[in-house]
This record gives sequence, structure tokens and C-alpha cells, in this order.
Amino acid sequence: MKNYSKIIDGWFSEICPMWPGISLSLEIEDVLYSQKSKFQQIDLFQTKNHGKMLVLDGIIQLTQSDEFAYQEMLSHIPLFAHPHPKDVLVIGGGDGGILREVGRHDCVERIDFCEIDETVIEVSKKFLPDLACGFDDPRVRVHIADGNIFVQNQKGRYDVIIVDSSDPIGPGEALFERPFYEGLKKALKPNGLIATQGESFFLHKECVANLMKITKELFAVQAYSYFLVPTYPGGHIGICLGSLGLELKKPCRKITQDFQKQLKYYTPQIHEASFVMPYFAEKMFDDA
Ligand code: SPM
Repeated sequence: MKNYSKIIDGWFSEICPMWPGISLSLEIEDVLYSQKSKFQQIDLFQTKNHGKMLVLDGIIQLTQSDEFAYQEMLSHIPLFAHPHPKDVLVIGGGDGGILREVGRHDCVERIDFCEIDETVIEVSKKFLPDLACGFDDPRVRVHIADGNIFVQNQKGRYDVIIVDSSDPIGPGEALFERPFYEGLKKALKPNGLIATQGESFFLHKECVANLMKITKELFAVQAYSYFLVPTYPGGHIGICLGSLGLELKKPCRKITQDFQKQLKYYTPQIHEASFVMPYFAEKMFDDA
């Protein structure tokens, strides 16, 4: 699947067949980086009103104005659903934003990080230090590898696995398929849980229904959370979660005041609220 994002008269428009007939445009002030890596086209723009923006193969990965919503929810929902996460695996997200959030949990002892494209890490270290600071954490071990292959070689190793993938076009495609989820399950400790980038139930019904089906079949407990990110298509995105037994929809550890003060989006209340689905999505998930 090819996308057709373009810049016209200083406006970047994100055009992709995954969300046909709809496109978000942001006004650009400067192109800070634009090169093809071994895996994908990497662009880093200075936008007029939303800070810097990272774009991979024409698709917006983050803007500095709202990245916190995505990184906090994809990290803190699974981590606060686990009573004592010690060993964490993060797959994808070369910008380092998820690592920054995982690192806020003192109980975490080891963070394995697997990213296929080393250039994304280098570009983020240069242009997005507020996210790439995640790499400074001494608990982080970086593995440059295909996430799907990496995970197939792990067994019973992790309490929590977080998958911060791009969309199922390009290098992220295998991360939306059943063999990858089977690998994630095998890589978990007996009480473990996973959280993966779960797209939009408005825009990608088939893709989300398929993720629900796979996780329902493989995991004892399964759930879907969604939240607001204004610069993603439709202004929202979801997370698909599965656990080998732990409840997912409620945090099981208390957040301290100091921890809460460092955040901008996640709260224990929003953790629970993010699992309440609109009626059509509820039905869609029941049928999956
Ligand atoms: N750490 C940030 C990396 C972002 N990874 C997810 C990007 C998804 C972009 N497309 C969103 C499409 C929404 N359905």
C-alpha cells in the first residue's frame, strides 16, 4: 500500500489509503531532515504551531504538541495494570518517547528496546532530545533488529511488552499479524501482559477487528483502550491489550503525587475511562 503525502504551499498533507478521503494538514516552517534510510523515508519538520514533527514514509508519527498523550497512555496503562513490572520489552518507537515514560517507573529494572531502523534513533537524538532522553536511562538495552524476529527468540522473559509500531504498511506490517502475537505471548512471564498500537475503530474497522480476534484467541484477558491525539487521523488512536490473567481496565498500583505531577494526560481515572467504548465499537468487538 502506497501513500501520497505531500507539501503544497508550505502545508504538509498526510494522504494514505488507510484513511481514504480524509487528510490532516499542518503548516510547515522548515524541513530539518529528509532522507531515505535502509527501511523508509524519514522526514523531520519544524511546523508552525505544533513543534517539530516526525514523519515516516509520509505518515505522521508524532508532533511535539501532543506526543505526550500517546506515549503516556501506551506506557502507563500496561505498566499500572501490572503489580510489579520488572522486565519490560519495548518494540518500535525509535524516537524514545515510550522509553522516557517507562523509565518513570522505579520498579522497572530492565528495559529491552528493539527497533528495526537505527536511523530513526539517530535523527531523534539529534532533533527530538525531549523524547530521545529515554535512551539515557541506564536500564535501557538497545537491540537493532526486526521486532518480529527478536520476539520469536524470547521465552518467558518479560512482565510487560509494549509495541509502539507504525501502521501496517511498510516495516510495521508483520506486527499486526497472528505469528507476531504468538511470539509476544511466548515471550511473557506467567503473569505478563502486552499493549500494542491499536489504530482507530472509526477508520480501520477491519484491522482493529482482526487485532481483537487475535488477542481474544490468544490471551485470557483482553481489552481495547482509546484516547485523543489531535495530529493522528480522526484525532484519536487505540491500544490493544492482552494479559495471561491480570485485569487490564483498572490500575492495580497507586500513582504517587510526584509521579502524577510529571504527566500531562494519564490519570487513574482516564485509565478506566479509556476502556469505555461507543456502542458500535462494543458490538464490533463482541463480534470479533
Ligand atoms: N513514539 C511514537 C511513534 C508513533 N507510533 C504510532 C504511529 C501511528 C501513526 N499513524 C496513526 C494512524 C491512526 N490510525
